[in-house]
Amino acid sequence: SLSGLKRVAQYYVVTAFMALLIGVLIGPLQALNYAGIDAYPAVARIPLLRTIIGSYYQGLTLHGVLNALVFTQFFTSGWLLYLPLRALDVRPNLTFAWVTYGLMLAGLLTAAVPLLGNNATVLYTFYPPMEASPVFYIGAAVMVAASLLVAGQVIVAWIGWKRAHPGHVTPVVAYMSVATWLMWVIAALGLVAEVVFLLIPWSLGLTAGVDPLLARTLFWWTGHPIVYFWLLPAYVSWYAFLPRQAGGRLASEGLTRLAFALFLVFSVPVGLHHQYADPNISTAWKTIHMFLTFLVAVPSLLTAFSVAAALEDAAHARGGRGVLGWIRFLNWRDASMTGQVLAMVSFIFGGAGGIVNASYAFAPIVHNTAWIPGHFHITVGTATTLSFMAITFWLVPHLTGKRLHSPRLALPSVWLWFTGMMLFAVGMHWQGLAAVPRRTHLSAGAQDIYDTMQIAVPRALTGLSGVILLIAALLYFWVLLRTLVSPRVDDPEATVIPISDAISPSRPTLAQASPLVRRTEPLLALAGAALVLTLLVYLPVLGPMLASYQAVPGQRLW
Ligand code: HAS
Ligand code: HEM
Repeated sequence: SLSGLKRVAQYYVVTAFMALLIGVLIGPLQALNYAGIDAYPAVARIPLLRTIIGSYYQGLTLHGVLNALVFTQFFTSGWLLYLPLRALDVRPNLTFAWVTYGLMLAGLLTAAVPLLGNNATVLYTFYPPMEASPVFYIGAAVMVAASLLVAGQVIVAWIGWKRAHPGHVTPVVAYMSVATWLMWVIAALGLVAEVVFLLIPWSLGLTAGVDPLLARTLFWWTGHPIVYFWLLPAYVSWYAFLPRQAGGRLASEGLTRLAFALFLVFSVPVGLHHQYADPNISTAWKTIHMFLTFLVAVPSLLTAFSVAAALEDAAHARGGRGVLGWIRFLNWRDASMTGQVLAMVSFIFGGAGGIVNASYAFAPIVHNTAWIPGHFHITVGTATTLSFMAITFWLVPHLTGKRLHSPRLALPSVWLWFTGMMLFAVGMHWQGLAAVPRRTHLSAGAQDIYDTMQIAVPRALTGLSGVILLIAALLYFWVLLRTLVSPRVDDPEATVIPISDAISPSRPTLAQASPLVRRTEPLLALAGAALVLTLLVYLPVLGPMLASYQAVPGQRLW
């Protein structure tokens, strides 16, 4: 039943935000590090904190894993399970849904043991030859397997719906969700291969070593498209819900579907743009991945156009006029709308920075510098996270039947997050251009070189941003937790779903639909095309690596 499904979704979403709460609290310590202030000796005086943040790198591993991997995956598993099943009006197998949730949680708790015990301090990319406890890799594998089961449940439900409704157009929310899950299934293959065939046997001592280059290549097969697995759930909201929240409607159903179809086809075959600096991969293939990366920016540019049009339309309906004058007329009193619009604004800069990273000529300047965390805190850290936060302002009341606690505090929480992350981005991009490296405990003394650099201003900005973000997080989690512990009211007003009007197609059959809607409907064929394209650009790269496979012993960190 729908209420049973709501409950599973609620568990996923709440688990996600509990992970974010822990992960985010470590962030300000890292921001202080990039301000030249070493807070870690003080932290180590508190026994509980010493266990989980025993070193800068243990804390950083936890921060990356909890925020980027756990938070996003749990949120999306609830969000993109609930929305499509609801839109298709299919009766879900709740037992399957609960078992999947239990499995994902078990994977998380398993991986948490070595993480908290400092036996998996290998950062969230876990590059070999750094070697973590096998328990970490096994826990991570179980988590990913669970996410694939969620994907399976949604895709199977959709195929069943298609059979029962021949010739009908998939409702757009279900379309976006199924496209995202199909993309993730193809994307996950690299990571699954890396963990199952290389890392688990190696850490169990069954193989003598592992080839770091092959492992990294399989990792980035998944590692780039995973960012679209973090982004597309926010796009679902920007397209399907945000226009309504702003007082308008979806700009174009056809363009919406086209954007997701393009993401399905082009998200995966781009991973080498993370490996420009890696040896033994031909420049030709790196260049091809670069061009494909520019191609996968196209559906984001489409999204910018189409969602901006929807917002402008909404503002017009509220009396807004002028090239930019309309912006003032958006519903800025609504924290859910505001958070998402601010998340989109941050993504203009995050996306532009991404295109810089992808450019083979710029990459050597920014790679492995503080520029990169600057880039991804205004993509995953804001475009995604601030959108998810803003979504909870209606989603949690919708799922739980409770009323949002203090919308008055919700509003400053999203403004402070946006302000903090924009300052953080300025500080970190700037430091990166000054050649300050990422992943470095550079405040820990004996680092005089950093004190001679002309980076006082960006350092100060980064430190200040950490403080602002801490306040933003505390405000946000206060609102969320107070909402969760409040009594149910089942006020229909509080539990409504803000779905945009134009979302149920006026022309529900394929025969009547526009060419764009008709041609983007065969999602399985598009997924097949994605797989073929991915194999075309990866087999010539992986083949020689397998042929010259060279295992090196691990650097054991457990
Ligand atoms: Fe990235 C590294 C390239 C997007 C996340 N990226 C990372 C890492 C992370 C990450 C976590 O090519 C670090 C990995 C590590 O630890 O090593 N990235 C790109 C490109 C894009 C991109 C080309 N990244 C993302 C997204 C992420 C994310 C999305 C998470 C969610 N990234 C790279 C590269 C590297 C990299 C290299 C490796 C760097 C290195 O050297 O190591 C593109 O997809 C971006 C396209 C986006 C746009 C923006 C569209 C704008 C929109 C908003 C419009 C706003 C409106 C509001 C309408 C073209 C949709 C109007 C409202 C008003 C009120 C005005
Ligand atoms: C890394 C600060 C929130 C994901 C970092 C770094 C800093 C930082 C300074 C760079 C550390 C280094 O390279 O040595 C913060 C602050 C936050 C915050 C102040 C807010 C309070 C988030 C959020 C996400 C996130 C919400 C994602 C959802 C990551 C990831 C890394 C990272 C994936 C990379 C870890 C690595 O290089 O291994 N953070 N962060 N952070 N952050 Fe955040």
